Amino acid sequence: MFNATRRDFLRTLGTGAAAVSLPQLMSSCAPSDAPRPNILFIMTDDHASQAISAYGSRINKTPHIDRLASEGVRFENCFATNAICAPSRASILTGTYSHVNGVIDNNVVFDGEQLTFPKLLQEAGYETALFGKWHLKSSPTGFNHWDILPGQGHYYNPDFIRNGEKRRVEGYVTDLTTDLCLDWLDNRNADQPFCVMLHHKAPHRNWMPALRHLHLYDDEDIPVPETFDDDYTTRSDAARDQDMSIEETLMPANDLKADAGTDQDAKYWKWNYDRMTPEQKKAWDAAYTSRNTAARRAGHKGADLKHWKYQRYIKDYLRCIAAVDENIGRVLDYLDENGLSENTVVVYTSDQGFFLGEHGWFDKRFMYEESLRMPMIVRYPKEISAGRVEKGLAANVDFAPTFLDYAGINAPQRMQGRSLRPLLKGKTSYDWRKAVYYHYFEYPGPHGVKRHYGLRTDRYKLIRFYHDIDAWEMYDLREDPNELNNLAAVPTYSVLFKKLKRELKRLRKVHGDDGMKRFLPGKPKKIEHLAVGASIALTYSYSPKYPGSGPGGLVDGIKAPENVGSQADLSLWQGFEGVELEAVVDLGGHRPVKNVTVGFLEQTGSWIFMPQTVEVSVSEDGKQWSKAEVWRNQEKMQSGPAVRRSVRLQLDGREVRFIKVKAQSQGVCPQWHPGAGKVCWLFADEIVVE
Ligand code: SGN
Ligand code: CA
Repeated sequence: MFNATRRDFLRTLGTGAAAVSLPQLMSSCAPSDAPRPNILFIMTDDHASQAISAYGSRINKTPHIDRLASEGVRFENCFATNAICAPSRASILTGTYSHVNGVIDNNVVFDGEQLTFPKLLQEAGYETALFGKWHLKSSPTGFNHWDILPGQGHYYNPDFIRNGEKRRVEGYVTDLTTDLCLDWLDNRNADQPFCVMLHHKAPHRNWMPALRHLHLYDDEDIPVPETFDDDYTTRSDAARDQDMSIEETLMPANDLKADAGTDQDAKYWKWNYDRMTPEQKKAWDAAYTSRNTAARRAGHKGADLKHWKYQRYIKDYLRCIAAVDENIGRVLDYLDENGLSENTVVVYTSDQGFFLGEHGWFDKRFMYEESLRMPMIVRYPKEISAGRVEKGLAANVDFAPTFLDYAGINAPQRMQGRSLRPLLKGKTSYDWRKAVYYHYFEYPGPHGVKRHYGLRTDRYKLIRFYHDIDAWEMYDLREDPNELNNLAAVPTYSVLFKKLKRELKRLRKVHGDDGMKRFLPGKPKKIEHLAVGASIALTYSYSPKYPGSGPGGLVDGIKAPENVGSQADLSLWQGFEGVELEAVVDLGGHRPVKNVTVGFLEQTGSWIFMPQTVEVSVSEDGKQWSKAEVWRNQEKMQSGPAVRRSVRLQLDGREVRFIKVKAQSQGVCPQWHPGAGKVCWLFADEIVVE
């Protein structure tokens, strides 16, 4: 608190004191203060600490990341609060938990109006820039300059979007992202401190290494982790029900670069492989073709096949990291050569951890150690002593307050994390947190990891899986670092179990996350109306892939939920692929009709859009129709969250027997959409007649 006056003062600088130069003010008003540090925030995607030699990797060497660790502080216990990409990034930017910033999973569009640390730094006079993976779907806000990959991006010859404009750049993504960052540093305004976010796509799935690394590890057998053949004996069903196993889930072509399994697999692989130039393809094929021939000959089966898959997966993963590490070396050299190393806070982290064969898995999401732990290394020679390991419990929500602290800005009330600066200085503050709270939401979703929340102390972990399961797990990490022995139901641990449960309840309250219902998709509801059970005829058929509850599904009195969640359960809807919905409902007799309401789903990420128009006509005999009412969509097609929208058309209460509903599809996806020009979908559920 004793710093508040100076901080408040600095904060006002950004907004009002433009006429006076910053160094002048700093020297006249705060003589003891050095210029504010630059911030270089390097983040990779899915880089597990088990694959960093500074963290004791048994499988690879990362000399440049190790250099950073030996010159700075390495956090042993830094955790993601929701171990998946977009949520972790949103927590980092805003200093808040998923349930506060809204990005509970990878489907939600980040609301860029929120307070973020780049915005506050920018206001306070920093020049801010962002390069590489973004994945938050809305356009970045708070940056003087940005150049990002659309979505997940490509490894080879990726598209980049620079301040809104897309172009294709030839080369390998990790090198290119670094080039862009170094170029920007070279041309920045040197009068201002900078904050640059260098966010690599690598080593995200589908793990495509740079050509120069294709033969790394060629003659080695990478050791498997201790828990490679975990049988989940003591665990809840969540571990058994996942879909992220080395054995079953990895796709032969796209992930393993061998012969395609399904059509989907072949399509994914083509999408990645076809980005390459003929020369790149040549070098690529030279590396994989003979390996694949050998594998075909060997005809691996059973445990042998699982081992082969692991080797293919882990080697490509580690090869991707080799390029990351080299490029970090380039950036550190650049700082040295330009006299920037002393006064720049350099951070290396990853959005969350990853399973490298532990428990037989890849991917993340679970609150188990490998995916929960973020590598986190900070170097700032001016203030941080070299080569220290910090054991305090840190979390991704702490990053924003930490950066702000270095810039002399008070973290806004809304931010739930705390500045790590005291820990970085080696001063464990007496009231530091004793547990980190965690909450994972993306279920149903890719990889089938069930919803769960929990806490992790320096020694114990408590997890509760919920939604379509209700199960507890508890681990003693000191006795059981591999989390093989679930203690939740062990009688001798019941006192501890109760204590941790109480603590978890308290943490949920403290963090304002005691209303998880808010993020649960609703359940279908039974409703009464005039058309329930009526006969219905469709002019154009629904897609057999999305029949809803069958032919009569639009008038069966079962309504898909109002709250669809961030990604609707599509099995509850009837899907129309590129055709109109045209339905004639026969009420079986004359009834006075006051209104007709049709429910539509809008989920733009799945190419599902609201109709252009909805029209209702009525008839007494099914031959002579009178057009009763038309609704026109006034909104332009834009990306947004998944929502259920109802279109209600007022009728005059006249007695009719037949009702015709026509909803005209948008036809094709708009220009800005990844599916631009391709057919879009219409999803409807109940036609409610009242
Ligand atoms: C893709 C991957 C998944 C991964 C998610 C989320 N499949 O869907 O394996 O979990 O991204 O990753 S892929 O076949 O398309 O590669 S995240 O980093 O964005 O959270
Ligand atoms: Ca990730």
